[in-house]
Amino acid sequence: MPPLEDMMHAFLRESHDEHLRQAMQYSLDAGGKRLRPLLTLATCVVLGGDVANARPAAAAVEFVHTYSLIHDDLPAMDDSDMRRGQPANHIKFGEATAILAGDALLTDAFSMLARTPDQVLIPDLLMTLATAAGSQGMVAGQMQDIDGSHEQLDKAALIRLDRHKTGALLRAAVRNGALCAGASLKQLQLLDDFAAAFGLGFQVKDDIEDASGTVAELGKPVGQDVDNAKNTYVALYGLAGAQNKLQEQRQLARKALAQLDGNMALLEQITDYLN
Ligand code: GRG
Repeated sequence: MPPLEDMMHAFLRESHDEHLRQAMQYSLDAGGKRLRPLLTLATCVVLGGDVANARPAAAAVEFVHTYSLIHDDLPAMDDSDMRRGQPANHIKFGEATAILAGDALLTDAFSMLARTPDQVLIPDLLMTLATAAGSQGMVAGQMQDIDGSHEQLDKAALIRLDRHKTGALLRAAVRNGALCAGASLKQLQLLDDFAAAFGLGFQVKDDIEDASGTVAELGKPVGQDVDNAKNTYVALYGLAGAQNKLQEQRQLARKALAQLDGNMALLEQITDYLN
């Protein structure tokens, strides 16, 4: 098993409750792409940092992401029965256990981060992830999504929503990788430009796939956005417009990378996800 997976599983084994551990592991092992940890590790590597320091940050951001998906699927949120091609956590384990599994993943993420080998890095890493996950980040975005679901948002409001809901965690993944490599202020800024463009492109791609993909491709029901009258880029820009927006964000991400010194091939390859 690769070291990142080892680290996450070893942490889960420390749980004082086997039922809870199983529910956490079920969603963690459900076949996610590990995009956020990949961004953390790749950012650290391209800047020449020590990956040993970035591993806890990579695992932590995946824990937060997994929690968010478990809670997002709950009946009180998006009410989705399927995730990553399998029954959602609350379908498999029941609602109470799913809530607790999410709570535990979120909280444990910070314990894991606090075990970063270079202790000097820990406060900034904690602050980055906490800010991205909480009321200034992902949870704010989820609130904007719920509140906005009763009205048609304009383009600016949709971008604001997605910057919080999806973009904040992706940006934190990149920033923490950069912090682990001792990035300069200039590098942090350019990498944040990269991550912001990547994050927006990522959400546009998700909207396009929901509108035009298949269940087999996505591992979850399709057309949910239309069914739930969701505010999406496809609804606002049309399919062709959303595709243009996606390419625009991909180019912006590439442009930011091109301004950084050194070999950015690893991050460029991740940008290809937006194709
Ligand atoms: C419940 C506080 C709380 C927040 C939920 C992120 C989120 C906020 C909800 C997810 C809703 C959603 C489907 C957003 C679209 C973008 C997205 C985050 C897709 C899933 O991310 P991937 O594709 O997932 O990286 P995998 O399964 O590969 O890990």
